[in-house]
Amino acid sequence: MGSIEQSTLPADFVWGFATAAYQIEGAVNEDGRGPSIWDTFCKIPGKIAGGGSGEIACDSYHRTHEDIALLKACGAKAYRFSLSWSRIIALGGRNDPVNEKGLQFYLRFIDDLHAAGITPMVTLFHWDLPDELNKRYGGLLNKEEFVADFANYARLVFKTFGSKVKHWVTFNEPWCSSVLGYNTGSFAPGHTSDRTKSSVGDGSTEPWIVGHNILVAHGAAVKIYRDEFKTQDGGEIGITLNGDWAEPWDPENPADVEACDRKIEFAISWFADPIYHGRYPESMIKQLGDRLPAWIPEDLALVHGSNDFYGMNHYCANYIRAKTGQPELNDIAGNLELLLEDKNGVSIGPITQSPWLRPCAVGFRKLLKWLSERYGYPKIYVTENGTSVLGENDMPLEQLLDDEFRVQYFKDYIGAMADAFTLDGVNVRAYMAWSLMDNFEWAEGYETRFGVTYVDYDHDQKRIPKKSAKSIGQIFERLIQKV
Ligand code: GBH
Repeated sequence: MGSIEQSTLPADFVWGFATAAYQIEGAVNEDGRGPSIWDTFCKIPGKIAGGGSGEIACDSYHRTHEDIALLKACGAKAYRFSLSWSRIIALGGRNDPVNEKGLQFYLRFIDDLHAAGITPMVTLFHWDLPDELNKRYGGLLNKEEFVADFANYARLVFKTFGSKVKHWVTFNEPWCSSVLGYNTGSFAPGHTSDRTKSSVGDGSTEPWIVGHNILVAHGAAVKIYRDEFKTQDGGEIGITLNGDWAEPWDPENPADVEACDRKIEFAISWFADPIYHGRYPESMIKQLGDRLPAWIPEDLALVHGSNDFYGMNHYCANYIRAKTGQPELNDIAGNLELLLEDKNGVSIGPITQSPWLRPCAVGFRKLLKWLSERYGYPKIYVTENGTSVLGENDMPLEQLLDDEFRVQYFKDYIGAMADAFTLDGVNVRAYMAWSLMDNFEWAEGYETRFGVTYVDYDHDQKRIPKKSAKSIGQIFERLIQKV
């Protein structure tokens, strides 16, 4: 078996850090930015732990130079960040005015990154839909309108930044927008069938419609990039999918073993199968029937073959236990349970601050291999990987900054990735750690921290690097082959 000592990464491997606009920027009412669905969602009492919002967040809108200094100090080669659509077009739509100040902000930032020797990787959509589009026509639920508006926004962005940005991610984690936004209701816009949580939503149909519409919008943006920009700009474009590894709750039970593949299909292949194989997974068609939208040829032509690279967000693993009996109407997982302990009560990994996240680095190697086999060894960019630390927010500063748990996580996970490259032939070429700094952790508010940099929200969003900030560069220094 491989270990950190034996395995390596290629000499041109790119690494850095990731963030997202709503989680760091703040300045939600400045210079012509319009509200996003997250600004609206955060105002509903009880939706966000501690009642927080992205109103100030890390104040990165005013502190881009500090963020770039952090990246430089870490030795990062690349930075993945997202654009706030409603900063660029306040109302979002194709006939709405463009906000020059929004474009100027990102132009300056991209120029400053280049001046610091850092390669930008830009995500167009990290969940923060312009609120007006949700009000106007139902946002992600409305295919015609949403696809046309996203295509218009994408074209504007490619036109404005295309000479300076060579790596584009269309959507971050469409699973989250679909399932958390339209089934559990834990994310904006909060639709769910659970009437104690929301007066609107049908969790048995809406997530599948939203997922489908996002795929079409992704395909439309890729076509625009390839037809109108790629030749002159020479960049590449893909989508980022989230998904964790699956181990059987009871390895002796064939139903649990089978359910593991089904779990990954419902989480990842939902999006990746249409892109790489031109169809939805059999397991989903079987369970969902005509609740899964049918592909019309024009849409499928946009989606099939639309990835220049596979963007992979990965954090942890789960034990999977098959459910017996018919799946519930609102089931989104594939008629199975996600568990943190196996049949013998053994935990999949150590406990963190995030209830869903227990590290299990070998699962990263296994999933990289699983994806490579299913999708023909595509070029993979890991666009997020990282961990929270149990109790971190309540620690005295000195202890918090000494985040050995996070350092170990990165050693194990990056080591597992090097094993996948060296021993399994996985074509992984880039890695972005989540996250450059503590930030607005969505429904978890500010209580959960994922940064390699501490952000002091009570004192002017002061940034203080943790131990892990320097460790990532050291890990890659050991693993990347010298030319
Ligand atoms: C990433 O998603 C996001 O891209 C990023 O913005 C975020 O800050 C980061 O994770 C850390 O959370 O408890 O049942 O509701 C990672 C994938 C999928 C992980 C949904 C959390 C919640 C499952 N996420 N999951 S549940």
